Amino acid sequence: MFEDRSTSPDSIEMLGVAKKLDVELVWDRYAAQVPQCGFGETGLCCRHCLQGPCRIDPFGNGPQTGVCGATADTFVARGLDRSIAAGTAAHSGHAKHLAHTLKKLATGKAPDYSIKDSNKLRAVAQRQGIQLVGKSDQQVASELADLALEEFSERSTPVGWTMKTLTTGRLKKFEEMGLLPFGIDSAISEVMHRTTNGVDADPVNLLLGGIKCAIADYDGMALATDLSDILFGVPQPTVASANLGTLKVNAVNIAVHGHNPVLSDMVVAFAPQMEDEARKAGASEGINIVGICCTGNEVLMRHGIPMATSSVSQELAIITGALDAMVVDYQCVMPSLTKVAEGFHTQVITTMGIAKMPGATHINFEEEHAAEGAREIIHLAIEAFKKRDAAKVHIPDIRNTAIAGVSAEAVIGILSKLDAADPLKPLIDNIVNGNITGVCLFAGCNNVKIPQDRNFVTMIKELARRDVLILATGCASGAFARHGLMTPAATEKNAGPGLKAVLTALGNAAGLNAPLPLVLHTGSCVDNTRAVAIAVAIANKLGVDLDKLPVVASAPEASMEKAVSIGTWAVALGLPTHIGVVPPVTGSPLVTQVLTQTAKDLLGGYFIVELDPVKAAEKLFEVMNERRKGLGLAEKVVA
Ligand code: NFS
Ligand code: SF4
Repeated sequence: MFEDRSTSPDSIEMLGVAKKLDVELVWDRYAAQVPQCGFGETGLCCRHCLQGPCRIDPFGNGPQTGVCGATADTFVARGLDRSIAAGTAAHSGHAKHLAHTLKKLATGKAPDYSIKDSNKLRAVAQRQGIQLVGKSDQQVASELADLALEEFSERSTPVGWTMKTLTTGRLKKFEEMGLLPFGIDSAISEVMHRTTNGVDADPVNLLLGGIKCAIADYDGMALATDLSDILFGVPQPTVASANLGTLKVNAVNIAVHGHNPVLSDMVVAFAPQMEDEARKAGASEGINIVGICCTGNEVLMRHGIPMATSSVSQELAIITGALDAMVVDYQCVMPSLTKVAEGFHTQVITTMGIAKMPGATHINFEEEHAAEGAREIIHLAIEAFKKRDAAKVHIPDIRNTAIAGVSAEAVIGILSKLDAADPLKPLIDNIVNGNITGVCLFAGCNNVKIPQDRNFVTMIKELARRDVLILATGCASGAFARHGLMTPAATEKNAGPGLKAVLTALGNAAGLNAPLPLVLHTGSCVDNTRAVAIAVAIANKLGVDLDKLPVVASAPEASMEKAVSIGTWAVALGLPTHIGVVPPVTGSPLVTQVLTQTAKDLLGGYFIVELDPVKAAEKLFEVMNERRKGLGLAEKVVA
């Protein structure tokens, strides 16, 4: 039962409990929406002015333009652009928050934060053109924060993180095509301008505008990853655990949910000070922090905090009856959480001025008083614990080991154990000799329209047996962790012979006495740029551009606007990018063609829409082979 909703055993068990308790969940609300509006599904509705809403009849009987005369192509391209702009705004809002935090830290206004990685601070600052000689870390941090904040407004030169982190070939292409943004916020604002009534009506021009905004998204994400590493540390491989079974009966259970480590890292940092209070309240095991969604990834990869669940199954954490507080910042947080929590003792705590929820307790979290805020939050959780109803507690006894925190630096670190002078060489050699077919980065969310994790798990098995090296971020890594695929045992079981040999050699070199896990966890969604850093290093070493590498991306269960903006920059960077849900573009054959075909000629990257996960894996494998051929490498043949 419930296999049509989730394939994750802990989720399935909790779905049964929710049913018994008659709690309405995301899957029920989705069922109530079906059939969803065909105009919306195909991108053929527009509400960009008050003369609308307008709809276009895809079958050609009704209206073929909106009131203003906009066509189906214009509708669809404008709609897609606005999704990209929203995704960019979310990622870069997160990035800006980090930049402000760094600035406050550097000017003594955020005393609870510190520079966790001085080497990374100096490396990033130097790369971005800041003079280091004779300057303290604080001075450098202050200048770097200023430089980061400048990325957002309209500059006289293209955005700096992009200019310093991509291949020269890619940058040249972007420049020639007029795709380089001159500021992140200005790119978002330009999309809002050109997509409003009476501005850009040319679908191809609109799509190019969307791509430019997506490159600004890349910029903000690269910046966010750098600043997170400086403030909270560069992730290193960490053994942790996953699933709802990481909640503990005898502990105060606090879930940190949302995205920004500015909050979650502080909750983790100050929890030890509150252990006594928790024990006095009767929690013999003290405080147990778990993660949900991307902030879960942030604290998983830096502190080994268990990943309880993610994305579509977030409500189920409350159904366990054992969650004392759900602490959220922003993004991907379901507004239903407070409704679900009504039947339980769980405190839903919002912390950000821009992200409140009716029914939640709001504690405004300010970096200036981070310790105080974190303590207040934990205290509320302890108070809630006292009201927990033991009769309602149902924690599924399901836990998987998950090895996380394989940052680009960690990858290089492991590789350099094999070849200290030339760490990339072993990786490249194994791609060349065919032990590794290519690399696939799995990213993106779960989507209620797909049984949770089905596409992820099916695809990874199909690709791993074809010797594809797998990286994962965001809720993709949540999915793999829940299914025990972020382990050496999963490598033994699922990897093809070539991949297994490479992961075993690397695992042994890293002192694991076992292969590296089947999935290399490269972080949160914002950290998709870590995979780019690895790909750029390989491309530079081979002297080719990114669109020549056998490197692909997949968001097989994508949902959020952020996934749309990431997918778009992945395409712009030259990656064939799979999505496992149909985006609202099919109402325009022209836009669909540009995204899935023309983009390939222009940029090398393109979208592959394939709903069947087995076929999707086959297609990605073919694409990797096509790229191998292009590089003069032998094609892989797998039965
Ligand atoms: Ni990415 Fe991460 Fe998850 Fe999707 Fe949401 S948490 S930012 S958007 S749902 S992967
Ligand atoms: Fe209709 Fe044009 Fe207004 Fe959109 S912008 S709602 S198509 S009149």
